[in-house]
Amino acid sequence: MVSAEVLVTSPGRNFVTLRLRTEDGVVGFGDATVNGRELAVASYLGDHVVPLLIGRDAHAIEDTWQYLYRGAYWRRGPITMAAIAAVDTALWDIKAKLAGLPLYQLLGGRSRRGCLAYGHASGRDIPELFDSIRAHLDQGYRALRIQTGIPGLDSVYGVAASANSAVGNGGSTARYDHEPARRSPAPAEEEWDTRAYLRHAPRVFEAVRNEFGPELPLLHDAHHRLTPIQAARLGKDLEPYDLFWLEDVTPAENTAVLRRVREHTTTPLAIGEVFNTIWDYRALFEEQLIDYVRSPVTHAGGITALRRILDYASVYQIKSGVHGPTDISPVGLAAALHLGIAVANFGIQEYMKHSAATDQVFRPAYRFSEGLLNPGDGPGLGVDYDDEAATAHPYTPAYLPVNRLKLDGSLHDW
Ligand code: GCO
Ligand code: MG
Repeated sequence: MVSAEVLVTSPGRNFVTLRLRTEDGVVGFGDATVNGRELAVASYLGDHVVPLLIGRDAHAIEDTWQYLYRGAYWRRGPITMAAIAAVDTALWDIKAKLAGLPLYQLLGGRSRRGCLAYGHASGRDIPELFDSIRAHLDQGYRALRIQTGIPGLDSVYGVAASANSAVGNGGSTARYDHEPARRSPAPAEEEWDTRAYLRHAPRVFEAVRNEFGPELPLLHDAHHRLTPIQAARLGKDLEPYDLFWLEDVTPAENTAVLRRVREHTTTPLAIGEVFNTIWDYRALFEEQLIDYVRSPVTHAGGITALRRILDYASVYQIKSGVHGPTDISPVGLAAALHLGIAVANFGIQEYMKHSAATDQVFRPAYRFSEGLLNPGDGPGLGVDYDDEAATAHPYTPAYLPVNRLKLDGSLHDW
């Protein structure tokens, strides 16, 4: 490599991108965005990784991965792994461009017509939710994540603030309030009430099944907020509504608690958006405690690492369910689609459209049609970086919200 640049831009939200360039002028991109901690990873890359890349062989993807992972001594962690992911993704982009092939061809070729995508339907109440579901179905979505407001709570993470939200696309496919971060010098504070949530969630899914029938795959995200026994109860209560998955029921540090959840429910479980290595999945795979892997390329150490995680998962009939909110940049999403179109154990891909301003910077080639995402057939990842468009959007601090219990203001799990 002759150059490695760390690019930070904020077309509505912050993104960190690595651009590598070879001596013959071939350019590759990698996503290193860590929502709310963007400058930490930019500094890790700029201070500690970029100097090691200049002069390295751009073809040596595996060796570079091992060099940055084993060689750092301080292994794992979201910042380190996002930095490694960006290098790895950019090197795959370069290799595919040099081969003149879309990246998925280097990963084994096409295994399916497209990657089944799920969108985010939400509403403050059930009528708003129904509008949002209808709007998504009209746009072609064939699977939907369902989140709603909870009676007694002013706002709930993951729910669009209003059907005509100025923050979003407008109409009932509005983005939710924090999208998922909010530009401000400190996190917003939200109230949380687990008992109210546990009472409300099954009613929502009952209403959705009554209105929309049994076919539509429905997903739900509990955002790490439950204890094991509460999670077990939710899984059980949702069984009649046949969820595609229930996501992040408990905090991610203590994965052993999923044994307890699994003993009590046949609702499929998904976890891993905040994991960062294959080791986080070991017990979960070997004991078959989960059904879907949520890691994105961006936070799991790149295409090399996520490919390895998914191969390991396949031994246990566990599938991919890659994280795809707007804080995964178009570069990270493109990488997921090339992997998703190729691997045998693809499950579903989260898809929360980026803003028009974001797409102007990255110019992604991927397309959504009839519920499926396709990465495009040009050489490499199929993304670009428009420096002029990017510099018009300087970095702006933004944070995810925090939760405090409505009962007494204690800080609660995320
Ligand atoms: C999801 C997520 C996101 C995250 C966000 C954090 O499943 O899409 O949970 O909404 O909260 O990506 O940065
Ligand atoms: Mg989630």
